[in-house]
Amino acid sequence: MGLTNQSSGINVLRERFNVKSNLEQPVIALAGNPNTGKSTVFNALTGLNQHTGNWPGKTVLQAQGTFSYKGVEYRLVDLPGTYSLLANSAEEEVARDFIYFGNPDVTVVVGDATCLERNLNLVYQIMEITPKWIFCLNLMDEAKRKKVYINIEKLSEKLGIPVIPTVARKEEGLTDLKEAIAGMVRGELTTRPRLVRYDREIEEALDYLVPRLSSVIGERYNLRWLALKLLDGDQQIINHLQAQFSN
Ligand SMILES: Nc1nc2c(ncn2[C@@H]2O[C@H](COP(=O)(O)OP(=O)(O)OP(=O)(O)O)[C@@H](O)[C@H]2O)c(=O)[nH]1
Ligand SMILES: [Mg+2]
Repeated sequence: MGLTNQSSGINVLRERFNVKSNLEQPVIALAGNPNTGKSTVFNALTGLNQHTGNWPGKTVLQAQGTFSYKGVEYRLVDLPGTYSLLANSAEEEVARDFIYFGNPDVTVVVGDATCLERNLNLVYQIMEITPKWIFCLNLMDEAKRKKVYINIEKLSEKLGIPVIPTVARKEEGLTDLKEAIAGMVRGELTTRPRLVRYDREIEEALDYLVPRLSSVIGERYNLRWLALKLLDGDQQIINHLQAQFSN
């Protein structure tokens, strides 16, 4: 078992999702609730440099494309819209598995500024999976029209994550989004996500499990999240680990 072979590479893992990239091409995932403008952001950034297919083994549409910004080419993967990442549907499973096992360099969560609260469920779930994410708060024009005012700085401070307001349909804010993506890929833009703390018994079980997982799996993955899923008895995750580490 190549459990500790970190260098065997994240690219091999991504290829299982039909996402091929090299070290010079950072991979950016677009996630978010349905109908928040993910595909509009995707199309605005990638233009004609895109193709569609299906996620391996699923009838869920997969769109991938590339865009360049300041001399770096990025691979952008448009994930299906989901309200949660509990893998209760093929869409949720695809989104969750790619964000976790595909280990994107940055995940951009596209949110709807007219109903911020509805987006926070997904936001907190993403936060548990990865610290490498940006909140793109889209539909700012609609929010303005509905007289919804959002204090972007305060939201960013509360979440510990960069928040970029956009009107994707008019391509407003997309340069700021690209700048944030580039900054995060370079490691210059960092985050301080506010993680959920669980009851004492669960936190103690996590303290027990995480170092043990680390000695088997290494540090490639966010082991706190993995431990939470194992405590949950999540069979899909167990199957995934077996498939991934059995060769
Ligand atoms: N007013 C306004 N409309 C937008 C904006 N961004 C996207 N839209 C519109 O919102 C609708 C949904 O956009 P999509 O990009 O398809 O949303 P999506 O998140 O990809 O949707 P799913 O893939 O179905 O989850 C489309 O009619 C877009 O034109 C925006 O910033 N302002
Ligand atoms: Mg879409």
